[in-house]
Amino acid sequence: MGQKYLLIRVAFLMILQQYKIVFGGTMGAGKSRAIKALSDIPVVSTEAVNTDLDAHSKYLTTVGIDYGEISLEDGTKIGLYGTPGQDRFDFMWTIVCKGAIGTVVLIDHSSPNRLKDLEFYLDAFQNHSNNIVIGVTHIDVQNDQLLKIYYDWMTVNNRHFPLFAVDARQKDDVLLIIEALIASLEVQSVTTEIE
Ligand SMILES: Nc1nc2c(ncn2[C@@H]2O[C@H](COP(=O)(O)OP(=O)(O)O)[C@@H](O)[C@H]2O)c(=O)[nH]1
Ligand SMILES: [Mg+2]
Repeated sequence: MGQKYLLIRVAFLMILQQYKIVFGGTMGAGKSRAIKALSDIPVVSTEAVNTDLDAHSKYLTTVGIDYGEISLEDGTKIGLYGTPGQDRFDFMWTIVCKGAIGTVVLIDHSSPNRLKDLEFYLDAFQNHSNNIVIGVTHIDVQNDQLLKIYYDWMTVNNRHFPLFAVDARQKDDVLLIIEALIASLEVQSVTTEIE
């Protein structure tokens, strides 16, 4: 089957979903793990070798997107999308981000490029959404300087996003980020109503 057809199918699926949250960040930052930690359904993952997938899942797997779902207490379902790395299919980011309620940018604290990564992913996703929360992972592996370097960088570069230290393997950590995203959405909608 042609790749063009495949991409159109995937784009359709993503645009149809009512609520979605997008996870971005370098390879190894913890996107797939975070989605697995949160999801109420078996995650469709690029790494997974699935034999019993329906057609929908096959398409998502081929373009390198992780997909999971979380149900909120009020029954609202949110689709969780992990974006593929920057080298492959970056044009997919535009499609995945369409209509998303927010983006989680995960930064691997143990990477020597952590501040460059932060800049790259903030630049990439700010074009699509202003509702961004940053999660700094792998703090347990490399606990130098902690979060100060990110706050300093944001101050110098005039970016002001909520930032948390998270372990992508811990559901409670990742939930905190999702709650922060939703809370800032609520603040934004109240502000809009007042204006
Ligand atoms: N030690 C440690 N490992 C983590 C943390 N977050 C994620 N990982 C691990 O890092 C690896 C890469 O994560 P993965 O979700 O595959 O990254 P992805 O490429 O962004 O999807 C996995 O083995 C995770 O279990 C963390 O905070 N600390
Ligand atoms: Mg992954």
